[in-house]
Amino acid sequence: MTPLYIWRGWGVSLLFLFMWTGIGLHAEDGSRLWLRCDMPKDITLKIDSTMPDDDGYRISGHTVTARTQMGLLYGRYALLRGEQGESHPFFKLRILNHWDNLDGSIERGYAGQSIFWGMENDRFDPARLRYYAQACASVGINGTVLNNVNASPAILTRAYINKVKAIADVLRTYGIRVYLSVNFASPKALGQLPTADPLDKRVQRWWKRKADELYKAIPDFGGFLVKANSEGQPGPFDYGRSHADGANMLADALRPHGGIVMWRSFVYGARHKGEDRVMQAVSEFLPCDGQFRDNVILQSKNGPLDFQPREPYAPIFDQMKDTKQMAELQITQEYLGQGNHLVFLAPMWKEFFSYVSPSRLVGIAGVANVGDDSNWCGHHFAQANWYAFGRLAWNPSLTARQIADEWLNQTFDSIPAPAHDNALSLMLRSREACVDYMMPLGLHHIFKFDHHYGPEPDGFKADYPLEWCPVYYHQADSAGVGFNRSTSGTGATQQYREPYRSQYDHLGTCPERYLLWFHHVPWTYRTLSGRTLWEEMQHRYQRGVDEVADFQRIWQQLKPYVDEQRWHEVEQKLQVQLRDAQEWQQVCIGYFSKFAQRSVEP
Ligand code: GCW
Repeated sequence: MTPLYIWRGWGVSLLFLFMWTGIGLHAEDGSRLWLRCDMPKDITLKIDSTMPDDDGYRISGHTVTARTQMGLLYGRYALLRGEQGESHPFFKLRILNHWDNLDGSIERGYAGQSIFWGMENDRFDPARLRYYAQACASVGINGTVLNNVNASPAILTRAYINKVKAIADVLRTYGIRVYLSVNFASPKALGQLPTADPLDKRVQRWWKRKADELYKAIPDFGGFLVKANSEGQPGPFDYGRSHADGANMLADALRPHGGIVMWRSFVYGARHKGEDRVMQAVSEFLPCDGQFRDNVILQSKNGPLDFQPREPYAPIFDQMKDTKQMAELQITQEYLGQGNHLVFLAPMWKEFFSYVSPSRLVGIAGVANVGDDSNWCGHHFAQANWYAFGRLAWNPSLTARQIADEWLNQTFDSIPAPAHDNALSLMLRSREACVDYMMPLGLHHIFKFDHHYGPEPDGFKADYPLEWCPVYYHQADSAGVGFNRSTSGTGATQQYREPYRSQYDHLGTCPERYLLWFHHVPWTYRTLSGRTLWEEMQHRYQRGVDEVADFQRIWQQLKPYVDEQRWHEVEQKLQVQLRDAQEWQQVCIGYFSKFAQRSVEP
């Protein structure tokens, strides 16, 4: 069995300038991560105050030089993965968002319970927390939001602030700041004020005092993440105020302490009910552009809908010209096979960066996939997505291939080339395969209701908003399939900058991967392959299934090089993935054929 190690004892203290305290641990509880401890013994660490003012590092041979202690820590991890030369973090804010509830459950979590909340006597496992922090630090993640954006007001009570302090005390050692999601109505919900109106002086004072209390306990507290007037959460609209009024009130409370507000733009069904859902964020936020304080950052999902296997980028990144912005990516695979499917997400995030230049963003957030499962993320390969998020947050110009290669080298280090290349190819093809077997050609949101696992293209529930129903998104009928968002439809294409606005607006120039996202297309439409749309759809579903079958073959070949436990666990999951892919194919082709065949043979 491959020895698996966790590096222990990497405190950011002066001590480690002189001494190594690494101890290789057999991960008896299976708590395996990419971290290893085969660090060269003769490392020299140097502080150089003339280096750029960030946590970057320079590695030459076995010498790591940095301006800061954190730079030295990051540099040592980089040396461990074989880096040489100089490197600096691209984004200043590299933050995980945990959707962890205070009872220990995790919204959209597929790897067990929270590592922060809900344990007996509410005591977290300090060893596990340190491993988590080391894993984050090893890829440069420097912040973490500890609780769900659907936030319980209780997080701001004294008892929880004490718990947050205890967590912050562990994470600080590894350069990780803690942030909290807050419920906008907290002062009212906690029974301390009759209102949460952001323009009410009592409310403003309440938040200022709360910020003072937080910073007294946690001097390097990072700030707040807010989901307001979204999916039933309270917000400034409840008092006739704007997003800017709400965000600025919190920003003013945090400002004296250097804290920030990350205000989410994931909104629909509040102000602009009835409008095409993918347009609502721009409609709602554009009037506030330029009105936010400079310690407010608008945090938007990569796509305008909701973390689908493929979406065009969210046009809010084009539209908000005078507002600081950060992107929210989803590491946890809510819509990508959850804990069961092997889907490496770096190609998806790179695709996003090819449309939204990282230079437009001040930070990046990733919805975490970490839980208390022995393998941390539910699927051994899901760790690669946590890893990839951190690496891209540090350096968005890394390629998906480089990242997968690094991760494989550290995590499955006994796979020799060319078997290694097969594993690499499996990872790199996995996202496109998922798009193919779930929702090719721009189809979207045809998942089963609520839990979002499996297909339900006929999904319609009269009691729920139409934007929760698959039939709203695919609009299949005998004339064709797809959502007309061109100027002859909802006009969502007009929210994009050129050249995308024109490109997406016309059926003939719209990239096929977004075809049914932007157009209602006849079943007999000729695609680039020469096949009709209906034939092409069938072809792609089949291709997705075939890919998963090939992933299984590759994994069989890797058996001699992977320890039995991990090999077996991944193999089991691949079987589930294949069955699921076949189900997607059968259900979707079965359903769409009812319309397509009518159209082909009227
Ligand atoms: O993706 C949807 C999820 C919700 C989530 C929401 C959000 C935290 O289905 O579970 O709530 O988005 O991002 O706020």
